[in-house]
Amino acid sequence: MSNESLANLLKEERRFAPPAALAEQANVTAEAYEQARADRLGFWAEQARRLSWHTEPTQTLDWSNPPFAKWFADGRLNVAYNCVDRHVENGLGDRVALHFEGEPGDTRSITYAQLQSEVSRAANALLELGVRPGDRVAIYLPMIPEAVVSMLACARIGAPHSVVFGGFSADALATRIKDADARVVITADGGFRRGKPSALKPAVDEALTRPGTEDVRSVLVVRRTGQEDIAWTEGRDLWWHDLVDRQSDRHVPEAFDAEHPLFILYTSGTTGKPKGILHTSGGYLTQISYTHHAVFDLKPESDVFWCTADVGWVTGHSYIVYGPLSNGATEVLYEGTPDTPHRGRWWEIVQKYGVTVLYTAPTAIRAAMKWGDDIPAGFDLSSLRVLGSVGEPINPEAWVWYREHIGGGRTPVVDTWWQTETGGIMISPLPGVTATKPGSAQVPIPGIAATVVDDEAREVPNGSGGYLVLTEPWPSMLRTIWGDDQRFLDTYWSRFEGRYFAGDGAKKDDDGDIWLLGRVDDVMLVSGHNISTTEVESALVSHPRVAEAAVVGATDPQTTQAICAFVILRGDEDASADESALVEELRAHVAKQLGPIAKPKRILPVAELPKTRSGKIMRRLLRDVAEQRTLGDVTTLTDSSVMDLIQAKLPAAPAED
Ligand code: 6R9
Repeated sequence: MSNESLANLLKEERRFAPPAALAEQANVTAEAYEQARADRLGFWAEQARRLSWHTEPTQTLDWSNPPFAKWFADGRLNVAYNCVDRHVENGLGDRVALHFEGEPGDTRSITYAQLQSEVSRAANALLELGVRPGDRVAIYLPMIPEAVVSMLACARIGAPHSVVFGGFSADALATRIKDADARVVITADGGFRRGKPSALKPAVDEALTRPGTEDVRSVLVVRRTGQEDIAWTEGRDLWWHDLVDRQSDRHVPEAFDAEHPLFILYTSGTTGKPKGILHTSGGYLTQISYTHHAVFDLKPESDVFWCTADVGWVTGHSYIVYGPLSNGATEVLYEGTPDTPHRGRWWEIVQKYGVTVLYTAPTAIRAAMKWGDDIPAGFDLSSLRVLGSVGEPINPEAWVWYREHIGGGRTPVVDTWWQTETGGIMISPLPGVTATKPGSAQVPIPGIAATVVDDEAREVPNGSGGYLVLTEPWPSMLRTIWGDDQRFLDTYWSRFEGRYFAGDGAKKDDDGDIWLLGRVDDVMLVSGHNISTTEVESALVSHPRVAEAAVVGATDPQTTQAICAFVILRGDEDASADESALVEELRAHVAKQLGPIAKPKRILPVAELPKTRSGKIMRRLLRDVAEQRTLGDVTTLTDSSVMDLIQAKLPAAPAED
């Protein structure tokens, strides 16, 4: 897309300086960038001292066999000790670690001392089941405290966990159990979702009938919903309350090598079998702890942190479990959906616990915008002081709304770019340093090196676009794809020699700030021009009647691809009355914002968009619809009926010019 179009998007660009009070007391100042620039490895070695090591590392990075990195290789530590015990030893046993809010309204507040007992019991239970260091444990749970406890119990005994998102099917679960060769599965009878119990155990039973899952010896089941008709396999299935509760609450954590595997987390990718992303211990925890401290300016004695992600995806691993707990934070854990039993549920939770730092996804922000300003306005959100966004590019419109209507016009918004593969935040403003720019993730954090390159791997000048690459190894980087080093090399390290290719398109603006433009697979080719789906979506959402938009390129005989947009309208507006007039208005609006080449060929108002539960729009499915093909794999979709609704709208007459 041309530079003018970006300039257009930025026309009304405003910058927001950090609030003076926050800047004065910020955990991290501009000096950190200088320090990291002068001595990158020294900078990370210093951050590693945030952790309590059993054996302090003397080495920082071993890059003798790239891209297989080792960080802090001669250091030894226990990750769970760092997230729990050391805080108790430091006299913080009575501090609340987790404020759990169940969807039906049940609550539990768990202190660090209680968490230590729970994690120790669960660790002893896993040992009784024969789990040894290096054995894999699959975790398939709702958002309940036992999910956090299970992950920490695994970390404590050196058994890598593989958390499988509770919304995934039996098939998806079976594939992941098999690939990791898990020995134990931890699950629940079910969880609460949209006001109803939703069963989990039947999916485990079904998954374990599939070939390749025979090595699962035990299934540990948490009673959450109390559903009665639960199938039981004697000798394999055990209730959590029978096994865990009778264990000793003492367990002495053992030290493991910094490069000991901590977890495998599967990312679906666009094609083929899911990739088991492998993360290890010392480097991962160093970067997660540092980024949580720096990017959210977290003050453990006074902040109440809330990351709304599910523990089943990487944001939950890094910024519900390992970041906040390694820093001794108090945080909220919420089981359910934002609109149960009413659309103000999240804001009610912010008010109830006095949440100070909120970390969520653009999709949730856009849903709140659509539901209307008056809903958050009905709650006291004055405790909030930093807001974060992750998961997708955030359009400037939503960014500004978030700051105004949730942050009361006072809070910095940090747009954080990273991936399952990077383990932790890589590109983001720092709330006490950066003058923020709506829609841009802006700059690599201290100690991280990223840039934008063209097809020939040349760094692009300011004002141009290309591919996002990471140019130096980082502590929380993936170490490989589980069981498939070759795929690790091919996927990430072969496109640009010596550089990590993230798969995202990006652009540097005139100030050198980075704008993420979506997955490269999503970039459209229209009459010889590369057009980013994100930019067209952003232009659509800047129209007052559009709440959310998803844009795809559909094969077109004249123009190679034609831009096809699916839009959700704001509020409860009924489009049917003036649909064709509105569609014309929107097409003209995009043409005006971005230029005639970016004018969508067709625009379809829809009620919902297909999304993964981590909030990412599944453009692949929309492309199938736009090209009138049979739908591809829908197993990772939140709600597959959405696709039926969208397909029911077709065929609609395409616009002519
Ligand atoms: C953390 C997470 C990674 C992909 C990534 C990119 C998109 C994430 C973003 C963003 C623009 C941001 N993404 N954060 N795009 N701005 N702030 O989401 O991990 O599920 O592995 O997804 O998400 O496309 O490559 P994961």
